[in-house]
Amino acid sequence: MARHLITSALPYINGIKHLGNMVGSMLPADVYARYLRQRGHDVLYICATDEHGTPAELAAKEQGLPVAEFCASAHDAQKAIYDGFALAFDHFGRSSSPQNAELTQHFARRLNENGFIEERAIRQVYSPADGRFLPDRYVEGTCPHCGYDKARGDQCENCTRVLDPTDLINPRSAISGSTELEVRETSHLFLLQSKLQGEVEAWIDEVADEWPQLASSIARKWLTEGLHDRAITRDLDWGVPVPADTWPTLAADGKVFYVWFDAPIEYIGSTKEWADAAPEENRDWKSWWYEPAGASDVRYTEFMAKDNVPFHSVMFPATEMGVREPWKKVDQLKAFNWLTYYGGKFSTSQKRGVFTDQALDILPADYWRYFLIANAPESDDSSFTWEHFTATVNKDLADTLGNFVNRVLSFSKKRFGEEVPAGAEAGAPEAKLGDEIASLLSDYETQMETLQFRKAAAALRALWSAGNSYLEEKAPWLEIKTNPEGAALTLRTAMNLIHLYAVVSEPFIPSSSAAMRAAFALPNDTATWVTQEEAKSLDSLPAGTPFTVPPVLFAKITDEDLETYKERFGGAPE
Ligand code: B3M
Ligand code: ZN
Repeated sequence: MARHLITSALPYINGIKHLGNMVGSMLPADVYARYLRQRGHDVLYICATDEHGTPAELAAKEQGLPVAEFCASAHDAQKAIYDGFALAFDHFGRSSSPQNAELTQHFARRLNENGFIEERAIRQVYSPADGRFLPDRYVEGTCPHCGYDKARGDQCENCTRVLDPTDLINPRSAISGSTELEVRETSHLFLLQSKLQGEVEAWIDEVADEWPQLASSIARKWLTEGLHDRAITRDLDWGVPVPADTWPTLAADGKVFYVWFDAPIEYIGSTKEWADAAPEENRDWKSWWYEPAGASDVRYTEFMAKDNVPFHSVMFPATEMGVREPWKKVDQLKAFNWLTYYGGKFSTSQKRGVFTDQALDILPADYWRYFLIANAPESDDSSFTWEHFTATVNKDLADTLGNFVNRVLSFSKKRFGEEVPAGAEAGAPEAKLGDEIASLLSDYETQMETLQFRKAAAALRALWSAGNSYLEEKAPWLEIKTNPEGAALTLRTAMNLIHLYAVVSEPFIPSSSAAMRAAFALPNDTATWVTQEEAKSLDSLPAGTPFTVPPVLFAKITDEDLETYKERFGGAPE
């Protein structure tokens, strides 16, 4: 059985992320990781904060903190939120770790030995008004390809094309807005990606057909435009230093690697941090990444928003190839479109939208996890509205799932006491239900395995609905009057469904799943999945099993709540 390495794009350190960031990378990665673990696979889910670069320096300056201190506390703040969302990382590291510095320098030295790095004197944008060279993303202007007027010097977020600051039309400083920019000469390291174009193309032809369509189309489009040589160093105080053994002059000048050079390497760095965190366990980080160390049986899946695809599908693989060492490359790349807020952008400055810390203040993680994945921006952008959120929570979670659980358990307790009743032998309705559940379960598995998250959520919802239809059809509250044995069978079957829901809903709603499972005092209840046979027969929870009625699983969102949320976060744009 393959081992599964999973990474989600590293959240940048400079601020708390909004729900759009959550649904586009970490959350689906977590759902997938949980699913595979439950199916018995060996899974390693790795993430980290992306800590280098100018925005980190500027955020630290704004808070009056040394950048290292700022990053340490911002890392902990993000980690606490992700714990709140029940993201079950195997390790959540930091790109500023010594492990990453060492690997990044190693990669650079090898690229250099293999002729893929060249030192070039370049003319760089200097802003006298700001008294500094401006890193790429601090030059803004109009995109020469699509005309978007807030394109950054490294990438146009509208058309996703990678840019150089000098490509921009009407460039200005993003710090001061000054348009009096000068160009001065300075030396930097260049990664000669153009030399790797052919190899990357051949590799993409081999692997990208298997990727979900959004990712493969971005990768191909980007390759068609051609791989250009890119500067991989910057004039900053904070970053992985250029190694002095190889480039003494640049090192003395205080150059550091560009954040996008060291960030993907941190996927490996964070895995090493994971191993170093528990020396007594002899964790073999290299066996996940390095083929001679055993990584040939690893299947590597990456999750990210679409603007990150060029870096992961083409640039990082090119770096890995140029190193001429057998590092693991991505096998499956799952990309997401944007989640919008009432069709517009989430905006920190205008206080529009929902940030991850606020979300958890309002409602438990499971509400968000389910809603976000059920509406993930997969084939297109999708829009968050409080109305839609409220309707989904109330209908799917509170009515279809939560109410089913409480209704079945409280009614059975009232009529038959606190043990699963035996009742009659299963008949035709139970056989039909079993077939339906088995087929929906198999659909759910297929969608999960092909990374179709909305469809997986729909299959899960269909499993919950099937229980409701069965209950409506059998109507045990009427059946009990004429046929108590039949009513007991209905309730026992429904309780088996609840247990099945507890097991298979775990990737989406882990804490509610635990609450459902804990309702039953089932000895040796270690099942992590349900086989087709078990789904068909619906009798793994035997008569006589003691149970308790759990507190309401999902509270309904009231009209007043809805109004309060809209007021607090901003509703539809005027
Ligand atoms: N930190 C995402 C961003 O800031 C970036 C991802 C890095 S993944 C190696 O847009
Ligand atoms: Zn553009």
